[in-house]
Amino acid sequence: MSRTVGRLLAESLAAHDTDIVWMVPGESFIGLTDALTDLPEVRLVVCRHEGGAGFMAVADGRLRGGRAGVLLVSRGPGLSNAMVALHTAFHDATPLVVLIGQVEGKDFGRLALQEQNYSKFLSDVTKDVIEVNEPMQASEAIARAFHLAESGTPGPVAVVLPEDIFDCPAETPMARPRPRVHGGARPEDLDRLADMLARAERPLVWVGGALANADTATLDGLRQLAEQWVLPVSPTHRRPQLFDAAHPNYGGYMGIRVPQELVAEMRRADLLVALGERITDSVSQSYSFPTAPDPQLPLVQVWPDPNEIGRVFNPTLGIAAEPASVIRALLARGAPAGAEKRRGWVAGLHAIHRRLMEPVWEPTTDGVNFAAVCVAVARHLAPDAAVTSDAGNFSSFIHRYIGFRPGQHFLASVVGAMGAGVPMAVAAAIRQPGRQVVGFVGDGGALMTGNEIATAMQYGAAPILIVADNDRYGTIGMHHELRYPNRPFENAVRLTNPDFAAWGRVFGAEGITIADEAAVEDGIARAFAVRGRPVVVHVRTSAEQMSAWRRSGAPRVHG
Ligand SMILES: Cc1ncc(C[n+]2csc(CCOP(=O)(O)OP(=O)(O)O)c2C)c(N)n1
Repeated sequence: MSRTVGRLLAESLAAHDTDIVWMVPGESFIGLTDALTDLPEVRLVVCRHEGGAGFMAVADGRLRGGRAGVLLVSRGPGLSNAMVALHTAFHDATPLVVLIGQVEGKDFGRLALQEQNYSKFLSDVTKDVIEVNEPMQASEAIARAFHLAESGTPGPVAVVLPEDIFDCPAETPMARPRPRVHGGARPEDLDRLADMLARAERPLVWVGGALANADTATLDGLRQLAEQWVLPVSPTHRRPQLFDAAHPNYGGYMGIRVPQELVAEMRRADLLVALGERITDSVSQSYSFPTAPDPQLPLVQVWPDPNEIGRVFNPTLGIAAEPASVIRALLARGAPAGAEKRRGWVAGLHAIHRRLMEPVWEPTTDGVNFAAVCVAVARHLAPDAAVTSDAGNFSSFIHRYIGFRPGQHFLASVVGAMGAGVPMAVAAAIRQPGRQVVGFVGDGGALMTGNEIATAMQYGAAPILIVADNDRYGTIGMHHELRYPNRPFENAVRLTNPDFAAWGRVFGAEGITIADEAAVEDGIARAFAVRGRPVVVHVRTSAEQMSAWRRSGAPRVHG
């Protein structure tokens, strides 16, 4: 019997180095899961909710050095659940291939059970939607999807697979993977960049998402460039691991709502080089530094896709290339003669960064200052640890109190979707067994997903999950207080929570409770000592200490 389209699709996935498919089963694609059963090199990870499965695939797309994560979901309801992860992959420029089961071809357009028009539905969260209405093009569709997802500005690509194509005979050969095509810097642009850098007295180098998959050689090259050319390097929002926070050329973390002291100093710069950084709303401090559309200082933007450069900011120089190649090219030129003139500028920025990261915090009256937890975690983090974070104010403590370095991974929804922290931690622990994985999440985000602890148990993964429980959607409480001072807001943000340690235990995880600061050291040490199963650390945190940088006048009373 000739091979079926289902089998051809399975082989095509394997040919694109797919070894894990994150999925929630659906009747619309059992012809594919049946074929995948015969391919031991492709493992199905069966998840509980497509939102979590999607975040797991996004995390995988970050952990595989530029190869796309693969998500398999059913039509209408399955894909609708996964939308949050597609949104993250689209904004975060993360390569993702989403395979979607569709109704049978004979029913197209009738609003058949769970049918949707995916080209319409996904138009603003994908790079492309490829509908495989011609079974003979199924394999070609996979090759195109990977090519598009991984090239230029990476992102999600959907492949829509009607239920009745899988058993068709596949009369075409498998479409082989496309070679990766890299744009490159023109020599004259590199000359100009080198010249601008040589002249600058107070340059800034911001490094971002296009380096997030960089290999150790590239990040080591970045360190050499910083040292030889005397440049301050600032990792951008949610990419803290791109430069060693303890290195004297670390110029301060350019995250969301950066402390004024650091931004004020950065504003004195006479050149900004955004090296693999898209310059989002968060990084540009709401388009104020640099100003959009016309920056207040000379801007060089390096990004692998010319469509992206100039889309928001009007750069002095745009270079459509992999940032790694630009780092190599600058290193090959050797440092300019006068680079030493910048020593004081670099030292000044670094001194501010050091002051901001000092392990000091104020006492709280209503629960643990989460600073204490992050400082304790930092002491236990392995040089190759993976850390994930959900969205919420608790994450500001991670960036203030944990100094990251290359070799470690940091995974989050950079665009700020809640619900990513737990699934990304579980995905990292499944992808890299034996590696230390720590996931941070608030009490709000913990229950937006969280069922992935069951998936961790199923696949023998053992992340440490730290829940910062302040009985509320704290970030939003802070925004209320700032925008409408002296007005009550509790009814809009309060949460009644379970005992999160007991919640973890029900799944089979170890559960640890930290209710006061004196218990932090011991509780965190115990969490890191657990082997072979997940840990949930329930931290009863202060709401008075709203974020790592801000206190509220209204402490809460733990129920
Ligand atoms: C999916 C999603 N829904 C809503 C929001 C808006 N939002 C941003 S932070 C936040 C509160 C987070 O609360 P929690 O997880 O308890 O952390 P905390 O801010 O208290 O530290 C909310 C609701 C979001 N970013 N993502």
